[in-house]
Amino acid sequence: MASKTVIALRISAVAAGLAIAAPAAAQFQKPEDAVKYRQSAFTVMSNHMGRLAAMAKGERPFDAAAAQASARVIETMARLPWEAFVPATEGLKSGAKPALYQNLADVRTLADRLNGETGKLRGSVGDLDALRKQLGATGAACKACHDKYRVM
Ligand code: ASC
Repeated sequence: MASKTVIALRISAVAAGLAIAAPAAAQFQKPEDAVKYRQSAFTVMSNHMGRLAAMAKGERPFDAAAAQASARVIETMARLPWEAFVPATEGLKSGAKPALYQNLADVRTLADRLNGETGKLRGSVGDLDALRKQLGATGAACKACHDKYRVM
């Protein structure tokens, strides 16, 4: 006879399995939530890119600890937006060009490139010249996608 605890554990194991198996669209209650989610990640990422850029340009004193913290935030944020480019958001107002939804495999490739570059940021922040170089490579990866798929 299964105890209440065992039953509860079984139910939560099933729930966890469902959560992992659920399609990305189901991670968002409404399409608007998906747009807000991806825009939020981009906003935070851009803010920290700006902080690193200010150091790279000498507009702010170089601070290795702050640079490392920003690099971590950028690396994490850069992983988030992609699952939120779900077809259900296609008709909503956002900075995404319609072409983005016709080319999701290409977007994934560009996202992988970005994630590769942001993954190298943390290793670059100990040295201002290395940071400048890696920030440039990261910005180029941002731009490659913006040029194709972002409005303006
Ligand atoms: C940034 C930022 C972007 C990209 C882009 C690169 O720091 O906010 O959108 O880099 O400017 O070209």
